[in-house]
Amino acid sequence: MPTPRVAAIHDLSGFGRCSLTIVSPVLSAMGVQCCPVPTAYLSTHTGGFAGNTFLDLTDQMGPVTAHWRAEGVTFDAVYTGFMSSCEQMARTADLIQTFRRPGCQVIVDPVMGDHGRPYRTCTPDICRAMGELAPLADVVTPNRTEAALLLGMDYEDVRLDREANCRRWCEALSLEGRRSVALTGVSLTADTAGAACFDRETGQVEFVSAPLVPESFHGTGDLFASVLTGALVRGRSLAEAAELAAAFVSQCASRTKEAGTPHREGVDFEPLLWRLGQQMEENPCRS
Ligand code: PXL
Repeated sequence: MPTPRVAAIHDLSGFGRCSLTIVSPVLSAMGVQCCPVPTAYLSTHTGGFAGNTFLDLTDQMGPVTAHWRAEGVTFDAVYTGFMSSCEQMARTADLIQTFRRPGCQVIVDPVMGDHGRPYRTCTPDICRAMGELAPLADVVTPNRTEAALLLGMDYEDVRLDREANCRRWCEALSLEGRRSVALTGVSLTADTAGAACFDRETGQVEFVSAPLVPESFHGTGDLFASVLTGALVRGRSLAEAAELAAAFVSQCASRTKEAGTPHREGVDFEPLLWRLGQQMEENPCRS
């Protein structure tokens, strides 16, 4: 079976694990080839560090798309994350339209904010553009803040502690069942955290959960969406992929908490990566 291949459109931040420094190692560990399209190079991510450098690589995105198309490259998924301008989202939409075909899943992580607040770089224009990019997705992976932004609702009103509410938000985010949704930050009991998954193939919402680690590290959303993407292209169903992702995020957060790693440095996932490889080996692709 050929190694699945993913075009990963994210920034590259040198320090403070997030985006491509999570996406690339996670996909590789899962037996998936990562083909990065770095949207920008930053010295650090923008949360918890002041004065990060920023080299915009948006101008490369069109030529990279054209070159790959000319070479006849195909992908099993296009996976997008943090965006720093509306222009980047337009180029991302072009890349998606270029490589979309049967068998290529489009996963949009609509990275915009956390804990009820948009990230510092996420202007209203960027949020609006993300709302226009997300309908191109086969699967979206918002957290509670991003769900509220996509739905145009107040954060406080998007509560994720009751099954019935989660079903309602998932269905609203699914655009009448046209796309699948993995809504993160769902906590149906005090000691668990996980996701509500609307699968457009079945029309059902399923819940997955893992032990809650009561601390918030940078990049857990990127880690969740990366594992989900890897598992999807390795043939897992949405709920199976989300289950694996929730469990891995929980294990890594627990380890990071024990290690006392500063929150802004992100989740200390590298020592646990082998587990993802093992999971894929034990339960090889069914597609
Ligand atoms: O983890 C999301 C993310 C990705 N990339 C950059 C960020 C953030 C969140 O702050 O700043 C550059």
